[in-house]
Amino acid sequence: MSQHEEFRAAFSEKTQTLLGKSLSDSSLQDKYTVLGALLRDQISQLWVKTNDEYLHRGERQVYYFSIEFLLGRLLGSNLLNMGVAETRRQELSSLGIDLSQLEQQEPDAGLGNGGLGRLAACFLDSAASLHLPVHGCGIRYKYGLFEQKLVDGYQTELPDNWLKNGSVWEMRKGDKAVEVRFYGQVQLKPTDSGRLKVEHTNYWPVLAVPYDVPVIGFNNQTVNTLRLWNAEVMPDDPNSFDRTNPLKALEYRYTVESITEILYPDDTHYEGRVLRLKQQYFFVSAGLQSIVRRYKKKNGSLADFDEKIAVHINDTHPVLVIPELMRILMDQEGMSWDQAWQITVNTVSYTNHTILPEALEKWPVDILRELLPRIFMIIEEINERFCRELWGHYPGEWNRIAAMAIINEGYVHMAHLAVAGSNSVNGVAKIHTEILKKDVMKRFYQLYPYKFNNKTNGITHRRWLLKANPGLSKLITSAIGSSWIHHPAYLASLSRLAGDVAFGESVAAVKRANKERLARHIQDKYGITLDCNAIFDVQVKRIHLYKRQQLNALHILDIYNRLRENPDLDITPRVFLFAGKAAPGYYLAKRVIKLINCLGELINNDPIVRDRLKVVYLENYSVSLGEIIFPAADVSEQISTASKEASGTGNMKFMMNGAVTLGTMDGANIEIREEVGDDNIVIFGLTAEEVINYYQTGSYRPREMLADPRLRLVLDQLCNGFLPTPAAEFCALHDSLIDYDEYFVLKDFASYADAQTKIDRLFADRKRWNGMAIRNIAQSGFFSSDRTISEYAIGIWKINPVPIGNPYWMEES
Ligand code: HBZ
Repeated sequence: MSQHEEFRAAFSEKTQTLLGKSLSDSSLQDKYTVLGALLRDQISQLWVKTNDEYLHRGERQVYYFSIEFLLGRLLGSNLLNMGVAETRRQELSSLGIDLSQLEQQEPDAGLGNGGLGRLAACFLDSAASLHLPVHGCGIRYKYGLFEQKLVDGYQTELPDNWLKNGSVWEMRKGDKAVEVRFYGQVQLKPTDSGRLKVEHTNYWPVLAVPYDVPVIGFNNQTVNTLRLWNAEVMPDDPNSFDRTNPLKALEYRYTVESITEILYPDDTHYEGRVLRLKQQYFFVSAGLQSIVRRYKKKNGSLADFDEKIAVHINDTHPVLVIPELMRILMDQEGMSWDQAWQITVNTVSYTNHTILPEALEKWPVDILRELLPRIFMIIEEINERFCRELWGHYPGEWNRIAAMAIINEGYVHMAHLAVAGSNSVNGVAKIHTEILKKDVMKRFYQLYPYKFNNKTNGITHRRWLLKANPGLSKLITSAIGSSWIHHPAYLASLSRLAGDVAFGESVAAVKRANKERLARHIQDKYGITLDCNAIFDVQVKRIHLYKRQQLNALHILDIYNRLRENPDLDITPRVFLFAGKAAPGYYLAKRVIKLINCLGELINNDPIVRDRLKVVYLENYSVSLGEIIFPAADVSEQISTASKEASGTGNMKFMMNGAVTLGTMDGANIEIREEVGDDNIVIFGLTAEEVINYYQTGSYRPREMLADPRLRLVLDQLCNGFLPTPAAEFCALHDSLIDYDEYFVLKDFASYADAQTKIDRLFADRKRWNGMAIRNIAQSGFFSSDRTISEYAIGIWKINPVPIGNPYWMEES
């Protein structure tokens, strides 16, 4: 049988055995499922092999704990990493099936809000691709991030029932379930040996069942594991089955299952509900128990646990790892406090993702004590010992000690617990780490300077370039060979082509094709026709005041005003594209969405601006939508108030696809500038130092900015009936800008407008612009998460690669 015939037979047989259907009877959804199942069978063999290898080699393993993993679709990236994407495409095509249509059947796994969750997904991809034994641990939310629908320009939220057809990528491991205990009473009872025994009674048991998702390395036979936990009732719990009161049993089941029902849709604002704390402890306890169980099975005792295991916490959401590990080591393994503490600190490392005060988690003591009585006792003891340590360093400095304490004024400060109980604390871009050290965590840095380090974020170039932009990938390979695929730093050799007019035109042609693809999507979905000669100027990310979509919007209104005043104004046509979700309860962010949609309505229907200006808001931003947006962008809007965006990662996705950054000196924009040089990026606005200085001195007066007539006009237009919406709609937004302008929108307006004029001129010089695009692509290798993960592996985790099988194995080259 030829390879194609073999595939046809296997595909048709799988359709029958899995779905009880004939191939001719199967829907697109069926075909997607069958293709996924065939691939999963192939993956499973490598998965078992990888696990065997890890077990026998006994190398140190890392567990990356994150309350979010924003995976997106997996079929395409799994085919790519298994090295069979092209082969399958052809085989399917011989059956009359279009692979890309099947890919679109897959719902995104949207188990995350934004940057933090997507970073976790990129890290897993890079770790597996570098042969590193790094596994994910998280929650199997039944509902991912809400689906955004725009109704009359307003955001509405619909549930994201991503599991309604099941998932081909997960494997339920019922035999690996563990019990997690909430509430109840804890007593310390003396035993004959003189030690205290911990008795936890009347607790509420919840069964944690793991669903494992394979994480496939790129062409390297490594398959790591992402373990997502699902909450279920304990089968033998009397509450779960009460013949005399079935309703009570039902209610009980609902209460238990609600723990993993839904992802909280807040980013950068911590959620203080008890259910959130239950989620946190649930996956932390389940994850640690399963790690410990496996470790003990192989090693007997936990005495050298920290030599073989590293646990990384992605922000403070999993910080209960620290007291939970203490609990296991002391209460179950009988270790002393000092021994347990040493092991715990050596095991845990922590990443901070934000300095926004409203995002820093703190839990009321009463809630923690009631929900997790034993964990709370341990946190109290950690706090007491930590404060004593502080007293030793700073005797009499009560204010300092209070400011650093883990428990203070009735709250447990999770970031303080994370720093005290870990061996490494890292920020996610240079400037962010510096702000942590000099400002937000200054005192902790003084105490533990050796713990602090920077790990600038990265993105997987496999999904964000190779998969999302096949046209550009082929062009790069034809110019410099394919070694960049394994070593993205080699992209740098494209630099020598930055002045090559013909290559510049080829890059532009790829960009043009990608813009046309996006324009078709927009035409089909929104009925808006775009001019692909226009600059595609894109801002896609969560909607937040600090990210300043409102600055972009005010500036669009300003261009519109100038065009109306002078219809012959010499500007390059622009398409302003937006996408992003606002937290459902974030009033002003939702008004910004409405404002942008109002601008679209006004501008897109005005014959005076003709094709020179368009504004489009793309609904329901997601990983898979991002994959068609990034390759089509000319300009990348990264315009946060300096000091506020810890790093940003969208900025890297744009750059890697040849867009030019228009940005502030914030987050990783600063390192992008370092890489590409001042000529290949457009920077504007206040610096972080200036912003922080304004905050400290309170000397910023937004009203003074109204001296600028252009700015005054657009602000007036927000609430004078100029926009096609009731006049009161944007008053709150207007007032917040004039009265406080917490994010310096008015202050940066003129400088932003100048920067946009500069973009206009640069784009008009085609050769120059193409050169800038090439330099951006060439320098993007640094922002591959392969680089970031190597730095974590060497600098924090101290792990080595564990090659599986023949390291040069490749099915398709
Ligand atoms: O993490 C983001 C930062 O804002 C961004 O600058 C950075 O690049 C990225 C990766 O390091 N932070 C988040 O995405 N944060 C959250 O999504 C979040 C989610 C739940 C919370 C708090 C924050 O309770």
